[in-house]
Amino acid sequence: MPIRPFQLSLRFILPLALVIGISALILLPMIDDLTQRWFLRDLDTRGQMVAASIREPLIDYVMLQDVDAMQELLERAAIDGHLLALGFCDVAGNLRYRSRALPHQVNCLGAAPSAMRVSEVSLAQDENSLGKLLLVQDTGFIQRRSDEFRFYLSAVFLLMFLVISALVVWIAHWSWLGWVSALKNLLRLETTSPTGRATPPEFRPLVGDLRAMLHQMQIERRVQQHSPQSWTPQKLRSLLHDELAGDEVLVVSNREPYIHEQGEHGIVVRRPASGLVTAVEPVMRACSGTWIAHGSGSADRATVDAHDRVQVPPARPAYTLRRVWLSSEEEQGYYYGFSNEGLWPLCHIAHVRPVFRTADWEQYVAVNQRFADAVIAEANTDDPVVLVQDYHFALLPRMVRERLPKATIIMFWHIPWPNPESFGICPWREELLEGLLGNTLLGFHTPFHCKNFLETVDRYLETRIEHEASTISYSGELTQVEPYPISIAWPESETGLDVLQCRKELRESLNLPEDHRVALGVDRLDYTKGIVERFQAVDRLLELRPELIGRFSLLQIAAPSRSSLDEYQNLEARVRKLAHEINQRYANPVAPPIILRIEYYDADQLATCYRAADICLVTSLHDGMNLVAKEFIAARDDELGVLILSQFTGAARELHEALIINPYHIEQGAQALYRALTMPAAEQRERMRSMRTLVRDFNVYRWAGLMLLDAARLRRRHRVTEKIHLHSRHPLRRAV
Ligand code: ADQ
Repeated sequence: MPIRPFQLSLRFILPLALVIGISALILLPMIDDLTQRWFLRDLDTRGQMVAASIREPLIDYVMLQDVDAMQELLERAAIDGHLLALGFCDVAGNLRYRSRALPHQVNCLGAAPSAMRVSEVSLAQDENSLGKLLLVQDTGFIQRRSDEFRFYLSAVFLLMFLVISALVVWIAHWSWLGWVSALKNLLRLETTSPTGRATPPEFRPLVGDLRAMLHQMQIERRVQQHSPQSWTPQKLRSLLHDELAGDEVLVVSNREPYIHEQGEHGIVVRRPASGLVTAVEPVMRACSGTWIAHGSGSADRATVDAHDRVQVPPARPAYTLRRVWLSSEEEQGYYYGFSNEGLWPLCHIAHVRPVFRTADWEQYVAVNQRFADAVIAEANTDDPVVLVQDYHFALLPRMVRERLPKATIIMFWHIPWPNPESFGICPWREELLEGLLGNTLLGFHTPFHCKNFLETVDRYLETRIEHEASTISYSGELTQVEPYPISIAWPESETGLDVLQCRKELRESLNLPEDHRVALGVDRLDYTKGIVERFQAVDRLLELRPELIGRFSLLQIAAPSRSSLDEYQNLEARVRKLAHEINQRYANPVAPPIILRIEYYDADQLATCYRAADICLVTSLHDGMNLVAKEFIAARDDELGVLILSQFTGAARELHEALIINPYHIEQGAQALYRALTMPAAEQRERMRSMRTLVRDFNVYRWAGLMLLDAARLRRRHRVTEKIHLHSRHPLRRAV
């Protein structure tokens, strides 16, 4: 039996022992006295009866002075159980007759030896006193019986005490177990125990209170989520300091934050244009953690130490970058194959069939294991906070969980999560889901993606899902699923290039007239981005509004991406061909309708384009969030410009003032373009101002901050649960 309930029951048993002990002390003498008096009364009655039975012959023998007859009468009467002897005293006080057993100490004055009692019965004849009969009774048996009675009564009290104590301990034990499990369930926001038993009724009032408290915490969390306080790198840093003070933080992503490349004049450091890097870097700078990523740069190996580590940022080292090397087979199978030919089309409903090959899957499993091993090797504590990024590492959370069960593993899934039917075509769907349920916290961009994930898990795994609390309980572990809409870092100062200057610069660089209307598309060259549909919308616009030919162009900047894959090569060919066709169709001496740049632009070049454009066109067929839309808004400190945004982006859930379109509906795209080109400045300003407020407040630091805040909360909750668990087994150990 656990010591804790026993210790608890002592609090019941000791008072019980005291009550039973005091009762025994008071009751025992009372009962003893009463029984003694009963016995004496009994002796008296029996003596009177004996005296009455011999009275007649006794008077006769006294009158006749018949000594023999008298002797025989007294001997016969003395046969009675408790009557030891009899004697007869005459009126002068002389002992005249006696049975043989009459002790010598007995005389007519009432003397009697101990443990004996002498009672007297007067005898008279016709009112003449003849003397008195002495009855000598044994009182020793009263003491013996009284002792026996005391003994049995004490035994009854002791038995009573033991039985009640055992009952109390037993009840306390089961109640304790019930309470502990109810408390644990409650902390997991569950209403029934893992065995399916409901919360014990006696615990319900407390459950109500605790539930109310947790509910309040949820409300506070939501209020915090929606409160428009501005999040800055400093605020993120102080949050880390307050909420995760001293905790070890490890980040895992496929892409590294700093890439060392072999340049013409030596090694150069490049930072990838990635929202992920922007979001996670302040966290790493603040907590001096370790970032584990694929070393993909041509000079990456030359810049690490013997443990494959390099301190970054190179100018002012603040944290460690641990590089993991992949062979070309591994990269082919894990990254290009399973991640980008399998999972990417599986999660994006863009009508490109996913390709699943067993060989790719095997590489995906092996590479996930290699990164998980790196996490375990880099972890200096048994409960680090591990931030896992994206769909390349669906299996890693469980792999880490198995080795570091106390770790807080947070994963953010940067792409959409499809409905259960779509996800179900993956041959390794159960393995992927089990891997993801190794997370403590799993984040998606939108509540809709969270809902899809919960439904998928519900369809394919035996789990318990609390929809209200958005938790999944699987193999005794809990995963919280929450939406965290990602964003960008709001530009720190707004003293960048003047918008008019940018307009001029861009138009000059493209040989366009000063008043030429420009729509802008910025994407990785990916089939999910709807670049073809965008071109078709431009085609339709010019068809409907030929007056715009030579006065309007779409500048499409497309960063080459995953270009070793057939699907992406085909897309590039298709995009180039379509641009060419449209440019042919609306050929004019001023400007082609589509200006296609398949190349990487640096941050400053992109900023110039965003500021110079009249319209930003985001036509993704499916997109987790889409950061381009937010970057465009952040760049427009002149509060002008129109954002046309696909309804199938996560961003459309936040940016309601954009012109929202269905990119598959080409006509609608064309109409939106025309509406944007003719939108009055006042309306542009009103829409842009509102969107700028939202993007400024709901920035990338808030994204990281809310996730880390939730992780800190779950960590605290986990510690409390652990404490309860520990106390239920080792109550004497005081966990800190
Ligand atoms: P992506 O699919 O890459 O990201 P997106 O969110 O638009 O999509 O981010 C693209 C980034 O690349 C932007 O920062 C953009 O500036 C940059 N970029 C695009 N074209 C470029 C070019 N030619 N030159 C230089 N930079 C260019 C995935 C998901 C998204 C999700 C993000 C973040 O698919 O839905 O918003 O992750 O979670």
